[in-house]
Amino acid sequence: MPRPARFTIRAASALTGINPNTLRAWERRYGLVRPERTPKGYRLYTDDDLKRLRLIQRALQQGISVGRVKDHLGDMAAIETLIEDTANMPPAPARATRVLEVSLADAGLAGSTTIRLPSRARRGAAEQSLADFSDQIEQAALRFDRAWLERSFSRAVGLYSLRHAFYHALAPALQRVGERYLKDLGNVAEEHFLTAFAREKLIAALAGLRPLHQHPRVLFACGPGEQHEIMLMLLALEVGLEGVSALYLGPDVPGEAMLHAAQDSGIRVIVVSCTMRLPKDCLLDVHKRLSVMTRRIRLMAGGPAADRERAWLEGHGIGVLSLDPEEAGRQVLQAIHRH
Ligand code: B12
Repeated sequence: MPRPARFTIRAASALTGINPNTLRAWERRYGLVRPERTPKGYRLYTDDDLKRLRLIQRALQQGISVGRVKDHLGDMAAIETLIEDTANMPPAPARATRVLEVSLADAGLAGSTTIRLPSRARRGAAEQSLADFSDQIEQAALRFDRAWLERSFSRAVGLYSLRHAFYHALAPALQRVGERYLKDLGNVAEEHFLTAFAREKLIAALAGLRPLHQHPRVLFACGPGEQHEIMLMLLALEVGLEGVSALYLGPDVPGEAMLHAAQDSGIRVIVVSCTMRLPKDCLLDVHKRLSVMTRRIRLMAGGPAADRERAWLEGHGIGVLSLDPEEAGRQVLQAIHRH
């Protein structure tokens, strides 16, 4: 049985959207989650710890007090019930908070009167859908509002997961911001701003993973000339969450560099991301040179361009990854274990 993955506090924070200081405070003050410690005292969170943290966060966002959460700590199902019960409670009577001064002249009377309007109901964070978060992220990017971007994304991560926040909130927002630029409604600056934010979040998550092996097993690279790397980073994260160590080379990598990096390491699979076009000559050359190596290394290509050229790739014995990131992650893991 493989040892389950462990996450540093940085990765746990990236994966749950909970600030590292808050994680430490919850542990110190309330003992809500007590991660394992390395011999040097660094915290290591398990998958179960992360599940528990997300649940606690949902409970707090629903307005349940830390004290009540603490009372139910041993029983995750009880916390779920508590959250459901609170969500199903009838809303508290609206408080009149907006006071308007209305002239009575239209009614033929002198003077004015005050009326009280119920405050507009604020939707709780727990009710917000990923589409709502996606809108907020888009708006924040269009205003270059870093604080709001951070807040919307962290909340989406906290309520759903890093994976869902990326695939269903940030990626669609990025797509829309990109489309605005193409339609001359926006500027490429907003697209770069949001991409830089996405990269930053993914780098933090990748850096915080604690792989199970010392040597990397998968090499991730964008093909020559290819700049689109967000999906490749997400794939590296998918695999990293399963405890597999990755060597991430980023955009625009020549075939020679891929071979050089894979040669004397524990690499078993090379994943090449091809969004715009398929670098056929490069892939053929890498594939040919891998096939004469004593250690077998599998070459796999993924992304829209690879998907369009599926028949060509398969005809040359090069693996093709699904466009669905979770499925692609599973395919990479299978390829590692088969080798
Ligand atoms: C961000 C972005 C950029 C950034 C990239 C920065 C970076 N560090 O990654 C910058 C500004 C650099 C850029 C540049 C360009 N871009 Co651009 N870009 C985008 C944008 C807005 C988002 C892409 C993204 O990261 N999405 C997030 C990921 C998670 O989602 P996704 O791309 O939809 O991917 C999904 C699947 O396709 C699949 N997938 C994608 N890649 C991979 C890889 C693997 C391995 C696997 C398994 C799956 C997979 O998985 C995802 C989930 O389903 C898209 C718009 C769009 N509609 O997608 C255009 C887009 C990809 N860009 C495009 C173009 C044309 C360009 C430029 C030529 C623009 C220009 N005139 O300069 C340059 C080319 C750069 C180059 N040589 O590669 C086109 C591509 C058209 C095409 N298919 O040929 C798009 C689609 C915009 C458009 N509608 O025309 N871009």
